[in-house]
Amino acid sequence: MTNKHAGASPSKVADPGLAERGRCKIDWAESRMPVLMALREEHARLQSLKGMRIAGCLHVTKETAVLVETLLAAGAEISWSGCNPLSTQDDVAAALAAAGVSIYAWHGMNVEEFYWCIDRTLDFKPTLTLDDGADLIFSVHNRHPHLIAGIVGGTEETTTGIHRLRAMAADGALKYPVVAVNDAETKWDFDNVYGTGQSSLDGIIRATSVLLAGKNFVVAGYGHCGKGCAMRAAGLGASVIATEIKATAALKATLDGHRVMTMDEAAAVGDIFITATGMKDVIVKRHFEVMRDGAIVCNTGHYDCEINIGDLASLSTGKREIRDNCEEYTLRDGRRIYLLAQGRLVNLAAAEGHPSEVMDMSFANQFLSMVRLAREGRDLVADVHDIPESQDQYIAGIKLRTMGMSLDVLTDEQARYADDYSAGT
Ligand code: 9W4
Repeated sequence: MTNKHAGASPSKVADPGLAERGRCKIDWAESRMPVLMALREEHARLQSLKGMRIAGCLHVTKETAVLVETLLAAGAEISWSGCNPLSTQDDVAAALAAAGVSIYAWHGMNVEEFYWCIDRTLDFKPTLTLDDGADLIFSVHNRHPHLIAGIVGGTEETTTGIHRLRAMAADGALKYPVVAVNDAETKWDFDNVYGTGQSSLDGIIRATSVLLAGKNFVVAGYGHCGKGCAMRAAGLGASVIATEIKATAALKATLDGHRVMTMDEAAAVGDIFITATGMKDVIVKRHFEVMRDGAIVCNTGHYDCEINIGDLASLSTGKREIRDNCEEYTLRDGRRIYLLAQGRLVNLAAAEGHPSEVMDMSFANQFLSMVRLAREGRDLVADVHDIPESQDQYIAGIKLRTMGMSLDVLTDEQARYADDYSAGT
């Protein structure tokens, strides 16, 4: 598995023979990621990351590979590991290794191997860290503090990671500046609504091939993810029912054209249930007890405890895997309930996560944050920093241009009118 031949960087992947298939996937993602490709062209010319050594710990997917190769094109040296043992695509890892990238990632690695891989990426003494889950930043601070002096800054992709880093900064324990990529509007808004919306429906359809039209589709939680799922299910002809604990969110669901009920009411009429709340025990025993024969239940929230699978099992006389990612539970009275992807995130386990077009903007934020840190990281204090609004507008502007759309621009007179406070309104 270890690859160390002349001209190549050290790496460890599952099977170097998968490189050609991985390269096809990367080429496909490139063709759907016009913002990163535009940034690649510009920053290859500028060599904005020349002299930077970037250690990255991020899901090894085809979209991540496009980010890695954009960082390389901008002049950076790279060393990479995966941030979740189950998300690494071995063919993509093999393609990156074949292209000379120093990468340590294989699907299904154990915890010890996970940290071994992170430590290899730190061997080359990075000047920047790029994280999803903050494992690199924590590893540097807790196990390799001697590296801190050479690190200009880092980025963090996730809400959970950023939350922990803010706590660290409040205690004075964070020793270099970190940019909170998740908080960019071009990241969380598009990931959650359009990314989760499409990929969750994709996961349900791949796992069941069920017709959505005419079905009662119950969305638990009308936050951004729930809204995205509701919108796409409605688009396929389903009748959407939202359940909520928050009045304003429930009102939005109603005005978006959906029915609102409690889960106790929805349980008896739903055909397909998806949880997107971030809370445990959203669907429990008393709900399974009244569900229709054939009901389909799945989760797209971050934690896999939204559906109480223990309750479902306790009501069942048996279960079998009837299709990939689809388990049939038979209840004592003969009703059948179908659980998708074992209650894990259906969009990741049964489909491919966010489409490349959505990751394009998330990773453009990662890339531009690396460029910002290379330029001004030494002037930033050791704290968690937001992405400037101008970066969001810049990324959204490129995306629109690549889609062939243009924006109106205020005339000077209109700009003066907007700022004028002399004549009242
Ligand atoms: N993927 C993931 C995690 C767990 C998991 C057992 C078989 C997140 C963001 C991006 O977490 C990610 N468990 C699986 S599959 C699986 C996949 N199992 C459990 O039963 C299946 C993950 C970001 N992203 C996209 O969304 C698209 N491209 C990206 O880079 C990727 C992966």
